Amino acid sequence: MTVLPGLPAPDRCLVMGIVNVTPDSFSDGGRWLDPVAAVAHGLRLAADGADIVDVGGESTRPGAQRVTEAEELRRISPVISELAAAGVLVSVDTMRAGVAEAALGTGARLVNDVSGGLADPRMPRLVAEAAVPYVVTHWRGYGRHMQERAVYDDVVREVGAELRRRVDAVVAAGVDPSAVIVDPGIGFAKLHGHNWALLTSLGEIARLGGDTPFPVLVGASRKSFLGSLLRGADGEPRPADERDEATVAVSALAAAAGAWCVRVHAVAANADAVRVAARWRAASGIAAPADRGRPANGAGAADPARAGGTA
Ligand code: PMM
Repeated sequence: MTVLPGLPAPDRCLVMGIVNVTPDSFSDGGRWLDPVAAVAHGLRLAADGADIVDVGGESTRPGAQRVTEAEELRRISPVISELAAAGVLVSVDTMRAGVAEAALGTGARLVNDVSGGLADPRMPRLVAEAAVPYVVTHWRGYGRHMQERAVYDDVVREVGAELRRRVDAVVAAGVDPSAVIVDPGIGFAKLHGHNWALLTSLGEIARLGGDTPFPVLVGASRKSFLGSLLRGADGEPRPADERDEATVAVSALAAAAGAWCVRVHAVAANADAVRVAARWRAASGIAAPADRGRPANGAGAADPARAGGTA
């Protein structure tokens, strides 16, 4: 069984609720910039069923400008410490080791690094020393340039190979392989078709872990490929704040395909979706995500097709 230190292991896909303490995130920028509003929002997400609340202070959207480390810390520190003090399991969404270190010091228990350790070479060592779970995301560069890099011959193979190299690098830096969560990086240097190809290949991403498939995190919530799919009669993409139903559909399908966690803005409906998916998997005789690596219904102990495969 994959052991992720300090994280819950229910018999279903986990739900990570998003608190962007930023003025410029694509779907909720500016809404939670005030720390009091951000804490209230995080508590609401936890009450709605978030297993983890992910707090970030720097937008990673295409075209975003970087903020300073001091500003990133100023935004998130009070929010993380209050949420952690209230008993919420908090992850920190940052590419900077200094920010991660401060966040872990104020109560965060998981590091979510959308650069997979590429943006700050000190990050893997810091995570290793802290012995916390680490989300390693596929990434090809900062917001300003990332969509220029969305060039692939075979996106699933190339993202898989690049992710595997990142995992090897963070493990070489001392991170416990059983603390690694992989994320195909939906929307990060990906065109819409790339996102769909990756979402329908989650089993392959999980199987990068070999006999012990990696837990896979999926961050599709409200992203532009959904807006594009749901264009109105006028040809305009569906606005970001009207993509939650489509996000719920992705969560159900991803969870049914064995995703370990979905990162979402609207928690309540997605929490329902992952429960439906868990029941679906159980009725299909497929092991729950938390059961990866254990025998299920007589299947082999680490049967990747059962543990992480697309259903
Ligand atoms: N996407 C965003 C931010 N953080 N973290 C992970 N692990 N995976 C993602 O896909 C991801 C992320 C950008 O979305 P947001 O602006 O809505 O937070």
